[in-house]
Amino acid sequence: MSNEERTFIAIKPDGVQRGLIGDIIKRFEQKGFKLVAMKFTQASESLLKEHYIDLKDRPFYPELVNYMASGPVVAMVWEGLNAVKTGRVMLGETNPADSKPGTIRGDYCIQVGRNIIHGSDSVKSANTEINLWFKPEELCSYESCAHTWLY
Ligand code: DAT
Ligand code: MG
Repeated sequence: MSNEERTFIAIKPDGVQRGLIGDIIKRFEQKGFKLVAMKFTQASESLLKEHYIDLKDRPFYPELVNYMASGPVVAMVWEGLNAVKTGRVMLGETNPADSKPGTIRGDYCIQVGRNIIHGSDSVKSANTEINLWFKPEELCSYESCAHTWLY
């Protein structure tokens, strides 16, 4: 286990439109995770198709890509001990209806097709997604003054 595990988190177009960017970032900051990269971007269809390539045979895949392309997203990399697994816990379940209050999806959304946030589901997919969304030079290397107070 490493304090430098990284996860890819993205606020989807509905999260942006609904004014939830600040609240979502705040949760990751307050948890103690370290922000490594962030961009506000309109993702291309080809990037989004690649991002969700594992779901290409699911009936909702075209609609999922359209939804993700319907407006800008906030793409981020967060770092810390168990960042991938803890990030998923912070998100809640894929379907907001199954997500507990206190989780992001449990607190802020209703439908699976409008679940406002993405988070990597494994360290392997996190690395793939980080490389897909960011160039190496977009990942910032710096020391967080909170580090020794967190670990
Ligand atoms: P997650 O985003 O929790 O990792 P996933 O990778 O299985 O979930 O699916 C990616 C996204 O696809 C999910 O956030 C919302 C959408 N999705 C998943 N299952 C769906 C379904 N049954 N109907 C509509 N959209 C769905
Ligand atoms: Mg997923």
